Amino acid sequence: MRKDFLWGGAVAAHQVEGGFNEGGKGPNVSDMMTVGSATTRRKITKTIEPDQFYPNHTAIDFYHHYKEDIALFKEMGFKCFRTSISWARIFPMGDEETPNEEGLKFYDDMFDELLKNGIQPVITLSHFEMPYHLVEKYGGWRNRKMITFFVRFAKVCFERYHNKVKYWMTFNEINNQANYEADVAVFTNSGIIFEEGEDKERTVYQAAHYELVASAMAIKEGHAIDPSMMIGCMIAMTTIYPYSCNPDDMLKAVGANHKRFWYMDVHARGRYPGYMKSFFERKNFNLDITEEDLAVLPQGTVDYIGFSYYMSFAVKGDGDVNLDYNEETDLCDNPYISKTEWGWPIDAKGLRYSLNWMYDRYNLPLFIVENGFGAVDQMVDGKVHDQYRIDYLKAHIEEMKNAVDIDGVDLLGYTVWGCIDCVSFGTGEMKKRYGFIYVDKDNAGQGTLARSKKDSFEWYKKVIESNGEKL
Ligand code: BGP
Repeated sequence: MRKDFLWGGAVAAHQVEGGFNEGGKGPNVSDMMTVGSATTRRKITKTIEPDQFYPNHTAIDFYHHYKEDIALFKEMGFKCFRTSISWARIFPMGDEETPNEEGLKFYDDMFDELLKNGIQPVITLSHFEMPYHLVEKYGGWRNRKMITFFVRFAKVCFERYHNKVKYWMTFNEINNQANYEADVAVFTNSGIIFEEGEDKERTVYQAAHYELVASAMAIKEGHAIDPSMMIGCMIAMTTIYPYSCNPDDMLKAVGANHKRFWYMDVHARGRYPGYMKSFFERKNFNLDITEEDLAVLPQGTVDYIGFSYYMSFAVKGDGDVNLDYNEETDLCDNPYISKTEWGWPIDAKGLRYSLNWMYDRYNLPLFIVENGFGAVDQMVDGKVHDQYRIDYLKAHIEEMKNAVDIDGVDLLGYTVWGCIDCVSFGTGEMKKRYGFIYVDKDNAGQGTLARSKKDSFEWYKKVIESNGEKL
């Protein structure tokens, strides 16, 4: 492993900060979601209902506890800490011209605290935190105007923090709306609430196009402000295996991976791949894609590929010559791997496979910005003994090292998701925990918020100290 390898942890502002209406912040999309569970989706409300519980409103109150939390990250030896800048702290409505100084100051202080402790911030610009006003007034990313609002926000952040932040990402898991039936992912990524009778599929592809243009424009602006900034994308890397070596399964997997990862092709190559152009034509989408849009894409390609890795999937062929893929219906169980309590397949070797796949395809540096194990932790005699989490992380780090040391992949760093317990994005629960640090707060929002170290805390500290040698 390289000497300057960026070991660390990751969270997102909305899942840790709380303080949802403090410091001049406006409500964002995640503030409008109630709690769900492994089997029920979170509910999206259009106004904040007083009788509903919104877990993100208070989260783990990182907004007021960040100094204490950063001290613990330092104790573990973190080299970097990934979080996001909550868009609605900077532009509470999203469409105003002047940013909110109090919001900017909060991130200045937090980044200073990190840097003082030898930890570099790694920042996502849009991690499910679009100002809700943009949903109400403009329909979110279905509207081209969003490009202007996002680029303005990105520019303000780059100008303000370029001396403090080197690594950036534009949109978190931009491809996690490929499954357009999963309203929560579409809503959080693009701020879209579907209208009766609308062609959902077309709407989602249109929104994705505007996001990709906005990302390219932001990267172009960022590089003009400070060329030393490394600005990447962030992809949910859930690689899709063919169920077998049956050529139909093989081809179906090609089609499925195209549909899931074409976003990465545009981010990295600055142009639409042939298979997407033909798909748009076949579907008669008539998307609003202008010559100017196509001209800007290659001017804002990414410097590296950031990605989350939790699981892999499998598909069986169905003889469809178009290789069309529907995430709701086409995936099948992989008999070789087990699943977590939340039904997430566990596949450490898939991480090595994915690293190779992306590096071969783009030849760009990679950054694992999320990987981790969500579980219900029990306190026994005042401590969480989370050997299951250590086992999961160890297996993934081993495969990551194989990809680097044997396969020659250029990897910048590894940040463990939810390094401190936080609100689950998928369910809004607190009981689905990922942290090395336990936070005393339950699903109903009750608890002292006290932080305590789990067994994995000491383990990860040794991993970092030994640069991945001692697992
Ligand atoms: C990714 C998101 C994160 C995060 C993580 C774990 O999809 O980028 O925000 O929460 O997954 O998911 P969950 O919280 O649903 O377990």
